[in-house]
Amino acid sequence: MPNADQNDILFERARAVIPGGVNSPVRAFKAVGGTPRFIRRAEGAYFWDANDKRYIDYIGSWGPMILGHGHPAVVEAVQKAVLEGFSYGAPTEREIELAEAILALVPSMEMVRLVSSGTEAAMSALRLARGATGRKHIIKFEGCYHGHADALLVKAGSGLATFGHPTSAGVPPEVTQHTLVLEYNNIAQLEEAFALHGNDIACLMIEAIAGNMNFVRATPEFAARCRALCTQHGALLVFDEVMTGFRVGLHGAQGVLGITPDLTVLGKVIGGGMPLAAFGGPRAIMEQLAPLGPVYQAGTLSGNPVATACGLATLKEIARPGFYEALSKKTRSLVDGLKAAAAAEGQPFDADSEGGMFGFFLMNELPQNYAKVMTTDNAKFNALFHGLLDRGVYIAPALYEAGFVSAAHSDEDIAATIEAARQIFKASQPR
Ligand code: KE4
Repeated sequence: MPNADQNDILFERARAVIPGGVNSPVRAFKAVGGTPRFIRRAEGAYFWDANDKRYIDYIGSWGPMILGHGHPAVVEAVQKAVLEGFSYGAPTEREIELAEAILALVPSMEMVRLVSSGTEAAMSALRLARGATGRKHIIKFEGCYHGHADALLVKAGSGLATFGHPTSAGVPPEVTQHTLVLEYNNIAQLEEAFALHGNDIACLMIEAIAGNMNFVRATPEFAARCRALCTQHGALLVFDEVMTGFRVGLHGAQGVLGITPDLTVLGKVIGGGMPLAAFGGPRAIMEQLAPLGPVYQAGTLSGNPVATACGLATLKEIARPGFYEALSKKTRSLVDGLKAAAAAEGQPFDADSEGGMFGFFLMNELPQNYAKVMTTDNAKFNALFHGLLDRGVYIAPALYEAGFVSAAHSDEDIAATIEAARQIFKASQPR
């Protein structure tokens, strides 16, 4: 069938052997409907689907591809590394180099442990916080995602006195009974939670610029209270910077906010697209980890020599002078252009960006918490998503996800994206 849609064919084949046809749920387009695009290849700011249709890519593998796809220096580093071996299960100099590079860029870290995914890094940081403090309770926020470790798949309880309930089948309530889920940017609730449980709290884990409810900033006051209350009660402040680390700026969200967390979780950009993540903090805490201390954590492919080559080459490029100024300017031009296009067509719309990360809302305000984000008109978002996809612009297939611009996106790509959005805003004018 010459004109058959290859994505449909592949999706049907995939669903026969992989649950939902995907290896990570958001890729299935369940939130927006339609057929996921099976990507054949990527280059620079673009990738091509199974029908060989080109898209301007604003996913960037959900953050890692900050340089764009196939940056020559990164490709060269990976090609060289694979010829030396794929994995040894033994220490390498390159792991030291990457650790040193990360510590040089994240002053709140004195030591770092490399792992293979953000989930693994956040889960391990949580275990370390509990081990280092000898406490059980943790605080997280509705709308923040820290990977799929059991204790973090939790929705808010019925009040501050009650702890969270699992958001996933297969997570026993015993596992989430120590997780308190609070409303993001709600200082009163934060104060109350610490007043009630302060001395039993091992850590507060937060995305200080939240990219899992689209794009919501912690207000400076809220972030400062998180820091102060953790210090006051001996709880550890854990910044989950898997998405924001090296994405919103060279020093991450902690650099933007000027807040020093006790532990930082990293991922995505530090692997440059390969499976690599990390968590780190002060020596006194990190030395609680095996093999030195009592907190166990391990991984067959941790510090993988090919992934570390990819990560090092990526960090080298983003550390170049002017990299973030140029990237921030480009991302801001996208956001400002979308806002102007929506305003010109009388469409409620607001947007924000920091560094190479952006988000937008189909409302004339920037929501401050998850409940507000989720008041978005799903049908309107889906129409925008598919309208852009049809026009060769691929944004996140879910309204609660952020977007990402790379150094490879050109001014022409940004202009084409704004024009595509303008056409959709115009077409969705109330008749
Ligand atoms: P991974 O285990 O997916 O590498 O990282 C989990 C994680 C931890 N912390 C934050 C702040 C994250 O954003 C993530 C993963 N982000 C999602 C996108 N919202 C990854 C995409 C997916 O789940 O397929």
